[in-house]
Amino acid sequence: MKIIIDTDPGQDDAVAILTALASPEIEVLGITAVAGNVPLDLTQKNARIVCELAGRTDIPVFAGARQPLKRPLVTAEHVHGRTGLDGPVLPDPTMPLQDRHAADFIVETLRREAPGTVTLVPIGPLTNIAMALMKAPDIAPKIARIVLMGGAYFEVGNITPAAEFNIYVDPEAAQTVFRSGVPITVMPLDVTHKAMVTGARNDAFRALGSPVGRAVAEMTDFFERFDKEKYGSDGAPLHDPCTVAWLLKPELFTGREINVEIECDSELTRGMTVADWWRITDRQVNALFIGDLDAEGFFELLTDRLGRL
Ligand SMILES: [Ca+2]
Repeated sequence: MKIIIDTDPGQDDAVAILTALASPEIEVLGITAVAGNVPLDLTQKNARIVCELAGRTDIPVFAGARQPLKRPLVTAEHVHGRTGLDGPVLPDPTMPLQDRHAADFIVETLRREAPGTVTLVPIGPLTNIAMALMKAPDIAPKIARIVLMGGAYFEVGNITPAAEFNIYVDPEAAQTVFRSGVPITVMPLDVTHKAMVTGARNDAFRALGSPVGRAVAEMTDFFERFDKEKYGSDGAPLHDPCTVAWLLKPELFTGREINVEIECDSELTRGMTVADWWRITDRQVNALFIGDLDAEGFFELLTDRLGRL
């Protein structure tokens, strides 16, 4: 499975990247950074920090969009800390940032590889993916699938009462992606809020005894403070790794093939994923919208994979 991870690390992004790099079924062709949780200068740096933590300085890392297509950037330091990767102390990266723009790398890769063999895994705002699709519409039929973290239906919102962060930051980009005709798997808050790192699950990461296990446990220690306070939960949800876990073990997840549209105009509900979960309309199905997961199986998978690094 060849994938490109598009990301705004982010502690949970880091866990998703590490899980992919640890998995022999997956070949990471490159990592593209986008502005989101923190500004681009930090997300591209964090992506390289994570590759070096995994000992994978061979992975090319590209910087992409500095801001959303049409709006000023909204960030989430209140969740992820000043650096985006607050928690563990990790060295500055020595591996280089690639020269090309992330969107150009995505376009060139999809044109080079055999059609239907490359999956895009966006786990931040969808700006880079939309830029690639707008710049080169010919790549859309070549993309095997887009497996993204974003949106919500039953859980509604986490950055506004109506919207999830990744979609809210760049709703126009999200709309471009959802209207692209590419098969999409969506990991909304409905499922990621069930991927909860309890104390025992985080202890299992720590007990791996490796630099990766310790770093993941310390990242979770940091960002769970926010969620415990906000939701009164036993730990923090590991949003982004749901994407990689679905690629590895789709049987851990259940969802529905439905239509999903993105609200771009309303001041009140901008960035809302209007998901036709109950199939009330006859709008065309454009997404597999995941609603539930086997949390025990999910954390067993993650712990197993992270233990290989
Ligand atoms: Ca992210």
